[in-house]
Amino acid sequence: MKIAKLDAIPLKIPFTIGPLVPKSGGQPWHAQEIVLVRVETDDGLVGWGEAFSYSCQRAVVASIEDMIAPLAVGRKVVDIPAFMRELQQMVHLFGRYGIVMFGFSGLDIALWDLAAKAKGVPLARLIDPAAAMTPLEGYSSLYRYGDIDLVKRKCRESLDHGYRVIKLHEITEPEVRAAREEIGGDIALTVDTNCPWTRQEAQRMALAFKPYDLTWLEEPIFPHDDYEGLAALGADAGIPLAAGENLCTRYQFAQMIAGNAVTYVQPSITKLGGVTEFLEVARLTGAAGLQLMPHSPYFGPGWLATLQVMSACPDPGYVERLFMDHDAYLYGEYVHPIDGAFKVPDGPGLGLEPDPDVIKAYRVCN
Ligand code: SMN
Ligand code: MG
Repeated sequence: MKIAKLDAIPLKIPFTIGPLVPKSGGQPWHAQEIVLVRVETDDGLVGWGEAFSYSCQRAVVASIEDMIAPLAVGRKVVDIPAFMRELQQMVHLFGRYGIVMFGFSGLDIALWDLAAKAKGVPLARLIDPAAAMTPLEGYSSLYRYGDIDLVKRKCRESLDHGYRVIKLHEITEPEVRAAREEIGGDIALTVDTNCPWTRQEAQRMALAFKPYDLTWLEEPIFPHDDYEGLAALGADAGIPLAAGENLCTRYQFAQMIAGNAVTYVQPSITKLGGVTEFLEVARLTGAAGLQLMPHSPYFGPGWLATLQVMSACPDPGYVERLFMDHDAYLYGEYVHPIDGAFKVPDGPGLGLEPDPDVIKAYRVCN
């Protein structure tokens, strides 16, 4: 395929998360930011990708328009991993993390969408012709409420949606205790803390959380790549640890895995370099005997790409679904759980096309 056109399309879709205004990157957060990456080939096929953005949306769009598109447009792509490697090598001086890799992730996902469309198969089947594509068990990922009653209410609502796995984003013990009391002993409970603590603080808090039988404790230490600190915590605290959403490329994951830092490995497809890097990380994770547990707080092509790659992986973990309601959805029913699980669409490529009316209505004009 030859890339004829590459566009970054920023969307902001308002959401409701509960009776409070959440924060993202330290700023009030009212809408889900999505950067769509649309790639058109010279024979008229269109592929869709998603680049992580949240509160860095304009920077991500600029990286795609100014840095990535000039390298990609006009190029013929035969081997996606080789092509991505070549492009990343050309701009390596801007770093292999953050905004740059978010942009590349969007391009990579769109190219895999196109490759599967060209063959007329869903992406999972392009990766593994035997992929079962049966529904994937999901987990409800709650916002950090810092309020016992709200935590209980959101746990109860998650159970009503059929979830059997719940992730809190709380960082104090009373909320974690309340959640466990509310859901009982049979539901899996995990806590994502988003790097709030020093090594010592994390040791103390892990001890405080210990009675609540957590399936995993996620990113307890800042900085996120203090693998030595995580390894020591995991050995002492006796709670399995999870991390990976803040790593890009297989190389950073290899370091985390070699450091014995975690039990659950969490690649994030719109951040780490797309499908290409995700598949490498899944392979490394399996080879190390660790558990894959993708990070997917996404509602665009990143959501579908996660479902497709998970379908092609043995023992893929649970799909993360943020527990919030959007004013509109690009993929309708496919982002909603059925008895706590998510259907994997079996159309060509990512399986579905984004709703053009939603793109039109929520496109950010800048
Ligand atoms: C998270 C990170 C980024 C956006 C939303 C949620 C969180 C998670 O760390 O793992 O859900
Ligand atoms: Mg997290």
